[in-house]
Amino acid sequence: MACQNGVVFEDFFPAMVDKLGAEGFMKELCNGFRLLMDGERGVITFQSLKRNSGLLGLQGAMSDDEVRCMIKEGDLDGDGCLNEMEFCTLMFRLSPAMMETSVELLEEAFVSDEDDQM
Ligand SMILES: [Ca+2]
Repeated sequence: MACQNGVVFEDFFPAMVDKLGAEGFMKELCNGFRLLMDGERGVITFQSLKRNSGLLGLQGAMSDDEVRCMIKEGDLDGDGCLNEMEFCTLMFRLSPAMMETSVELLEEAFVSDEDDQM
């Protein structure tokens, strides 16, 4: 298994976070998940990822092997597809810069939630 990580998203995410803020970015991730998922099953499969990646401007950006690798990388429970949590986790892992800031982002998101409640 020779997976190459981070081919597509590496430099893209930190800029998005700057622009959207942590909460906006998480929303975008969820939107991305919904765009890519198989509408009937509610998860991202090889087929749905292949078919829908064009919607995110990724048409032709990923080979079959890369799509397969991406799902394999992200599939934490081994059912061969990505649920929302697996997808978001994978997106963070694909971006080295995001790995460094993701903890901060999550903390920031939680803190602002608490602020809202008080
Ligand atoms: Ca899974």
